[in-house]
Amino acid sequence: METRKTNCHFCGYLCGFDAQVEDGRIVGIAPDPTRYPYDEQVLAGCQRWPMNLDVLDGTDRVNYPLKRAGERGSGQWERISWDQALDEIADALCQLRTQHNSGVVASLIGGPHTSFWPLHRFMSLFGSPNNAGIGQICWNPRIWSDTLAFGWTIEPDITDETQCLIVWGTNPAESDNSLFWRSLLRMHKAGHPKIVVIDPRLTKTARIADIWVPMKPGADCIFALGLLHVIIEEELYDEDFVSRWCAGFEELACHVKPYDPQTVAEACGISADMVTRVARMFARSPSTIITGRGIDQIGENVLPTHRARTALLAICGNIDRPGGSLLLQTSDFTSELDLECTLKAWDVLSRLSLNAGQTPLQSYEGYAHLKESMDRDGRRLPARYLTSAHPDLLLKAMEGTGPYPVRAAIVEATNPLVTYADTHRVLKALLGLDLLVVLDYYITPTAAIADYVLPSAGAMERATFQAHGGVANFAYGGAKAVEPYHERRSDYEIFRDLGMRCGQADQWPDATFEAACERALAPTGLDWEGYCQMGMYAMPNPPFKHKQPDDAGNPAGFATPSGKVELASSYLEGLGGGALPYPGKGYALCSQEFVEEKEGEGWQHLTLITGGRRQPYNASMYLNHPPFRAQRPLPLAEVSQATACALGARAGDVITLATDAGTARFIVDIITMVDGVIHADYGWWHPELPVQMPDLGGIFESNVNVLTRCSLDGAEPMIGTWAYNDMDCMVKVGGEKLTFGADIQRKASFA
Ligand SMILES: Nc1nc2c(c(=O)[nH]1)N[C@H]1C(S)=C(S)[C@@H](COP(=O)(O)OP(=O)(O)OC[C@H]3O[C@@H](n4cnc5c(=O)[nH]c(N)nc54)[C@H](O)[C@@H]3O)O[C@H]1N2
Ligand SMILES: Nc1nc2c(c(=O)[nH]1)N[C@H]1C(S)=C(S)[C@@H](COP(=O)(O)OP(=O)(O)OC[C@H]3O[C@@H](n4cnc5c(=O)[nH]c(N)nc54)[C@H](O)[C@@H]3O)O[C@H]1N2
Ligand code: SF4
Ligand SMILES: [Mo]
Repeated sequence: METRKTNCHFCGYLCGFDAQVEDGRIVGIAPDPTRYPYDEQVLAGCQRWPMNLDVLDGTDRVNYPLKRAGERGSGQWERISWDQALDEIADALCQLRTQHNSGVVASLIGGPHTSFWPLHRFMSLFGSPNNAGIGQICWNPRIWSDTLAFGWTIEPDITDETQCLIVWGTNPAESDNSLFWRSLLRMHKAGHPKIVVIDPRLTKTARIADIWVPMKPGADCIFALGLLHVIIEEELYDEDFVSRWCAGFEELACHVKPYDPQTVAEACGISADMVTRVARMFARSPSTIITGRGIDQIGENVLPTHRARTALLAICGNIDRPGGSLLLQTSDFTSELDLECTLKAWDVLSRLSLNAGQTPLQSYEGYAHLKESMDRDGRRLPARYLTSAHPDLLLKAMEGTGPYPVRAAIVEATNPLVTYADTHRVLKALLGLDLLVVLDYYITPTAAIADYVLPSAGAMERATFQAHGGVANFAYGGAKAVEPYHERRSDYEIFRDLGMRCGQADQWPDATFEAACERALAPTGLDWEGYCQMGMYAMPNPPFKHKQPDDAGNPAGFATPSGKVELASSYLEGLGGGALPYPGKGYALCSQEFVEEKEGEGWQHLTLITGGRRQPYNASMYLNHPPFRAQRPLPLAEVSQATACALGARAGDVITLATDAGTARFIVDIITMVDGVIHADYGWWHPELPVQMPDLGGIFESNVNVLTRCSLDGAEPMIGTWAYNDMDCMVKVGGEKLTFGADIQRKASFA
């Protein structure tokens, strides 16, 4: 028996574990207190890590390459060798490239489950820019708005000095059982700093707030403009910082004049007094803001809200300052931009980009602009996220109405039939492809309709190197404990082997992921062994970088065109986006005719928000883990007591939600939240049902993305953000009984 250091990977936190290994198999695991991010309370609060052994040995895991034997989705598979699988896939891809062009293949990814750069390196070297995923609705809006305003990304620096922390559209109590949530609890106990939570729901996080702002979905931009109004009217801003380091203050001050507390309060469904109180609380600097999905997924409002956030931080003097927000540093290790190889193939990728002229920021042109100012400081953001193909445009190319056809897709670590918007449309598009390859642990609904399913090695059977896209000088992770069980392989090795077969032989010098990581780490002076022992590479991040002298002895300033924080962005204005934040509309899922027809049948028209995170699940994952299902057997839709009354609903009732795109059913739960809004769970499918056509594991039962869409029409025009919040749907109590499994037999217990 041997003890090896390795990492859990059931969330992006990658806690360190000691694995007891016997004959190449893990027989026990224990938390490793010597490595970041060890915390007793985090581990005590985490239900997932004990399932590591179950998952390694899971009888439902895919252990060998599979090739479709019957019709797509028939559930018939042939076990084939890796050589056969990769030869056939490479042949098909190269043939399609000859027939069409190199953009013929798309890649689809999901949340941060693995290192995606090997896939994107394969795609760049193949010549395809068609990488889709979550860019526009997760992470990118913040990265874009930070870089537009500050020239680089920032992170909150919460210290004893911090006066006020705004927790905006995020619920770390459920989404992030981490040190951050633990430290929020400590701050709450200590009464310092003041915590403001902005959320339509009284979440577990909102319960510990000094002020809970029960925001009407999507009104966040107006609220932020109201805060700016009060702070400027009452002269609470940092005059020194504004005059020395901000560009566009006069325009901003003029722009926010109409957003007085009363006007804002009406738009947000709160009191005028609350607007003033939050503004005064936040103006006591240093203060900071942390944001999440609540404002990353509000369609048209996403960029304006984030722009207003950067202005709030800046005018109160919170940027590049301890206790406020720090500018991050670029990585000492090789940046992901270099690993992904986008720059090598820039010409062909930008020429074939579907986003060109459609989403001017989230595009190769937008990235080129960014790069110009970043290059000044040698900073490098990953291009593959910030140029990622818009799903609406990608689906059009698959449907045959794009500028050229996309006929193949590689799906890695995502389950788009459940987690991408507009399930019916995605299903039809994927079924229409010439080639669909899925890399996963399981036969998910998406894997079920693939031509090939490739078995990925998972936590503890592959190494981890989490570098957050290289936006910070910080990486963590460690070694695998065992060789992958059965014939599973690491994602890196799969894409390397595929690349070698597609004419990329000289572009993959490292035989293993570990070797590639070691090369990436080389500039830091740390070797792979040393990194694995420590579990991280981190450097102190000093404040006041903008004041440091540059080569000519002048203060370095900010890496923006003006060298200052851009409260008004001439670049955005040039793209037709407006230099200042203008609030937009909600994202419509129901046409007027549909609303009228349904209203005639007694349905009600409500605002829809989706996907509020819940432990212990993660998106569409872990629904196959019986202890979790026993704990949370049912997909819920939450409403306030008043909304429930208006609907005639009681907790535990079945409720049907409908939009132009489709219907989904949930179980009613009643919580404290904004009236007139319904919040539906996301990620629901039913691994216990046959995962075959036509039902595909129950994806048409309670899958909220049957209701949603990703159309560019109504999306934020610069980035292309569609919406998973601030949408609309028709609602009626009742509907077919939920049919899945034994779960419905179990009585849900509602507080
Ligand atoms: N309506 C609505 N839709 C949403 C959201 C919402 O809030 N509301 N949230 C959006 C957001 S922010 C995100 S990030 C996405 C998340 O969407 P996804 O990332 O698609 O969600 P998951 O269900 O986590 O899918 C992960 C899949 O990858 C597999 N997997 C896990 N790890 C690995 C690995 O290392 N290698 C391989 N090959 N496979 C692996 C799992 O078995 C699982 O099938 O959903 C988005 N969709
Ligand atoms: N358990 C669990 N943890 C997860 C995940 C998971 O699926 N399950 N997914 C991971 C992923 S991919 C991501 S991106 C992160 C997301 O992490 P978070 O951003 O923290 O996501 P949520 O916990 O859903 O919190 C978002 C909050 O925004 C609120 N909200 C909805 N609409 C609006 C609005 O218009 N305005 C405002 N101000 N708030 C609004 C919702 O009520 C919700 O409470 O979580 C990660 N962690
Ligand atoms: S699931 Fe996340 S928090 Fe829990 S042990 Fe694993 S990495 Fe740590
Ligand atoms: Mo996400």
